[in-house]
Amino acid sequence: MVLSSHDKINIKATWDKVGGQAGNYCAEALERTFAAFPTTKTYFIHFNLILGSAQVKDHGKRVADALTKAVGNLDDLPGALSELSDLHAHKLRVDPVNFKLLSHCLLVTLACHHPEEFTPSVHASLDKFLATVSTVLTSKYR
Ligand code: HNI
Repeated sequence: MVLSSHDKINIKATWDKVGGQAGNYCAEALERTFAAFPTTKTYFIHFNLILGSAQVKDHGKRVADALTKAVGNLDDLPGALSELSDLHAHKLRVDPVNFKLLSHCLLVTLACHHPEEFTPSVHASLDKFLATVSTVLTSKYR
Protein backbone atom coordinates (compact mmCIF):
# COMPACT_ATOMS: atom_id res chain seq x y z
CA MET A 1 0.00 0.00 0.00
CA VAL A 2 1.35 3.41 -0.93
CA LEU A 3 0.59 6.52 1.08
CA SER A 4 -0.13 9.47 -1.21
CA SER A 5 1.10 12.96 -0.42
CA HIS A 6 -2.50 13.72 0.55
CA ASP A 7 -2.49 10.80 3.01
CA LYS A 8 0.78 12.02 4.51
CA ILE A 9 -0.67 15.50 5.06
CA ASN A 10 -3.77 14.02 6.73
CA ILE A 11 -1.70 11.71 8.95
CA LYS A 12 0.68 14.43 10.09
CA ALA A 13 -2.15 16.90 10.70
CA THR A 14 -3.97 14.33 12.85
CA TRP A 15 -0.89 13.52 14.88
CA ASP A 16 -0.21 17.24 15.41
CA LYS A 17 -3.74 17.63 16.69
CA VAL A 18 -3.37 14.63 19.00
CA GLY A 19 -0.18 16.15 20.42
CA GLY A 20 0.51 15.24 24.04
CA GLN A 21 -2.59 13.04 24.23
CA ALA A 22 -1.09 10.27 22.08
CA GLY A 23 -0.20 8.06 25.04
CA ASN A 24 -3.63 8.44 26.61
CA TYR A 25 -5.40 7.76 23.32
CA CYS A 26 -3.36 4.64 22.67
CA ALA A 27 -4.09 3.40 26.20
CA GLU A 28 -7.80 4.01 25.54
CA ALA A 29 -7.52 2.15 22.23
CA LEU A 30 -5.93 -0.80 24.07
CA GLU A 31 -8.76 -0.75 26.64
CA ARG A 32 -11.31 -0.72 23.82
CA THR A 33 -9.50 -3.57 22.06
CA PHE A 34 -9.47 -5.73 25.19
CA ALA A 35 -13.15 -4.93 25.89
CA ALA A 36 -14.52 -5.37 22.36
CA PHE A 37 -12.24 -8.21 21.27
CA PRO A 38 -11.39 -10.17 24.44
CA THR A 39 -9.27 -12.76 22.61
CA THR A 40 -6.62 -10.03 22.23
CA LYS A 41 -6.12 -10.24 26.00
CA THR A 42 -4.40 -13.61 25.60
CA TYR A 43 -1.22 -11.78 24.55
CA PHE A 44 -1.25 -9.79 27.77
CA ILE A 45 -1.84 -12.42 30.45
CA HIS A 46 1.18 -11.05 32.30
CA PHE A 47 -0.48 -7.61 32.49
CA ASN A 48 -2.98 -6.29 34.99
CA LEU A 49 -5.84 -5.49 32.58
CA ILE A 50 -8.24 -3.91 35.07
CA LEU A 51 -9.70 -0.62 33.77
CA GLY A 52 -7.24 2.21 34.37
CA SER A 53 -4.34 -0.20 34.89
CA ALA A 54 -0.96 1.54 35.11
CA GLN A 55 0.54 -1.19 32.94
CA VAL A 56 -1.95 -0.53 30.14
CA LYS A 57 -1.33 3.22 30.43
CA ASP A 58 2.39 2.61 30.22
CA HIS A 59 1.98 0.30 27.24
CA GLY A 60 -0.23 2.91 25.55
CA LYS A 61 2.62 5.38 25.87
CA ARG A 62 5.00 2.90 24.23
CA VAL A 63 2.65 2.23 21.34
CA ALA A 64 2.13 6.00 20.95
CA ASP A 65 5.88 6.64 20.82
CA ALA A 66 6.23 3.99 18.11
CA LEU A 67 3.41 5.58 16.11
CA THR A 68 4.98 9.03 16.57
CA LYS A 69 8.22 7.64 15.17
CA ALA A 70 6.25 6.14 12.28
CA VAL A 71 4.53 9.46 11.54
CA GLY A 72 7.98 11.08 11.43
CA ASN A 73 9.23 8.46 8.96
CA LEU A 74 6.34 7.97 6.55
CA ASP A 75 8.77 7.49 3.67
CA ASP A 76 10.63 4.66 5.41
CA LEU A 77 8.26 2.79 7.70
CA PRO A 78 10.10 -0.56 7.33
CA GLY A 79 13.34 1.11 8.45
CA ALA A 80 11.76 3.06 11.30
CA LEU A 81 9.90 0.02 12.65
CA SER A 82 12.49 -2.66 11.94
CA GLU A 83 13.25 -3.59 15.56
CA LEU A 84 9.58 -3.57 16.48
CA SER A 85 8.91 -5.79 13.49
CA ASP A 86 11.47 -8.34 14.74
CA LEU A 87 9.91 -8.24 18.19
CA HIS A 88 6.32 -8.83 17.04
CA ALA A 89 7.22 -11.52 14.54
CA HIS A 90 9.93 -13.51 16.24
CA LYS A 91 9.34 -13.02 19.95
CA LEU A 92 5.71 -12.06 20.50
CA ARG A 93 4.26 -13.95 17.51
CA VAL A 94 1.07 -11.91 17.49
CA ASP A 95 -1.42 -13.27 14.95
CA PRO A 96 -1.84 -10.60 12.23
CA VAL A 97 -5.65 -10.50 12.66
CA ASN A 98 -5.09 -8.71 15.96
CA PHE A 99 -3.51 -5.75 14.22
CA LYS A 100 -6.79 -5.04 12.43
CA LEU A 101 -8.62 -5.09 15.75
CA LEU A 102 -6.22 -2.67 17.44
CA SER A 103 -6.16 -0.43 14.36
CA HIS A 104 -9.95 -0.31 14.37
CA CYS A 105 -9.96 0.72 18.03
CA LEU A 106 -7.31 3.38 17.39
CA LEU A 107 -9.57 4.85 14.68
CA VAL A 108 -12.61 4.76 16.96
CA THR A 109 -10.65 6.50 19.71
CA LEU A 110 -9.42 9.23 17.37
CA ALA A 111 -12.93 9.72 15.99
CA CYS A 112 -14.35 10.07 19.51
CA HIS A 113 -11.81 12.69 20.55
CA HIS A 114 -11.66 14.64 17.30
CA PRO A 115 -15.05 14.27 15.59
CA GLU A 116 -14.70 17.50 13.60
CA GLU A 117 -11.35 16.55 12.11
CA PHE A 118 -12.28 12.91 11.47
CA THR A 119 -13.59 13.45 7.96
CA PRO A 120 -13.99 10.50 5.55
CA SER A 121 -10.77 11.59 3.86
CA VAL A 122 -8.82 11.66 7.16
CA HIS A 123 -10.42 8.36 8.16
CA ALA A 124 -9.22 6.75 4.93
CA SER A 125 -5.68 8.12 5.28
CA LEU A 126 -5.39 6.98 8.91
CA ASP A 127 -6.71 3.56 7.97
CA LYS A 128 -4.05 3.28 5.28
CA PHE A 129 -1.38 4.43 7.73
CA LEU A 130 -2.34 1.86 10.38
CA ALA A 131 -2.64 -0.88 7.77
CA THR A 132 0.85 -0.04 6.51
CA VAL A 133 2.31 -0.01 10.04
CA SER A 134 0.57 -3.35 10.69
CA THR A 135 1.96 -4.83 7.47
CA VAL A 136 5.47 -3.80 8.51
CA LEU A 137 5.06 -5.24 12.01
CA THR A 138 3.87 -8.58 10.59
CA SER A 139 6.20 -8.66 7.60
CA LYS A 140 8.87 -10.87 9.15
CA TYR A 141 6.62 -13.81 9.93
CA ARG A 142 7.88 -15.66 6.88
NI1 HNI B 1 2.70 -4.40 20.27
C1 HNI B 1 5.07 -4.66 22.76
C2 HNI B 1 3.95 -1.30 19.41
C3 HNI B 1 0.31 -4.10 17.84
C4 HNI B 1 1.10 -7.21 21.48
N1 HNI B 1 4.22 -3.22 20.95
C5 HNI B 1 5.08 -3.50 21.99
C6 HNI B 1 5.99 -2.39 22.18
C7 HNI B 1 5.66 -1.44 21.25
C8 HNI B 1 4.54 -1.97 20.47
C9 HNI B 1 6.33 -0.10 21.03
C10 HNI B 1 7.07 -2.31 23.23
C11 HNI B 1 8.36 -2.79 22.61
C12 HNI B 1 9.50 -2.87 23.59
O1 HNI B 1 9.25 -3.10 24.78
O2 HNI B 1 10.65 -2.72 23.15
N2 HNI B 1 2.23 -2.98 18.86
C13 HNI B 1 2.88 -1.79 18.66
C14 HNI B 1 2.26 -1.09 17.56
C15 HNI B 1 1.24 -1.89 17.11
C16 HNI B 1 1.22 -3.07 17.96
C17 HNI B 1 2.72 0.26 17.03
C18 HNI B 1 0.27 -1.66 16.01
C19 HNI B 1 -0.21 -0.49 15.69
N3 HNI B 1 1.04 -5.48 19.73
C20 HNI B 1 0.19 -5.17 18.72
C21 HNI B 1 -0.92 -6.11 18.70
C22 HNI B 1 -0.71 -6.99 19.74
C23 HNI B 1 0.53 -6.58 20.38
C24 HNI B 1 -2.05 -6.10 17.71
C25 HNI B 1 -1.55 -8.15 20.20
C26 HNI B 1 -2.87 -8.08 20.32
N4 HNI B 1 3.04 -5.71 21.81
C27 HNI B 1 2.24 -6.79 22.13
C28 HNI B 1 2.79 -7.45 23.30
C29 HNI B 1 3.94 -6.71 23.69
C30 HNI B 1 4.07 -5.62 22.72
C31 HNI B 1 2.24 -8.70 23.98
C32 HNI B 1 4.88 -6.98 24.87
C33 HNI B 1 4.27 -6.30 26.08
C34 HNI B 1 5.16 -6.41 27.29
O3 HNI B 1 5.67 -5.38 27.76
O4 HNI B 1 5.33 -7.53 27.79
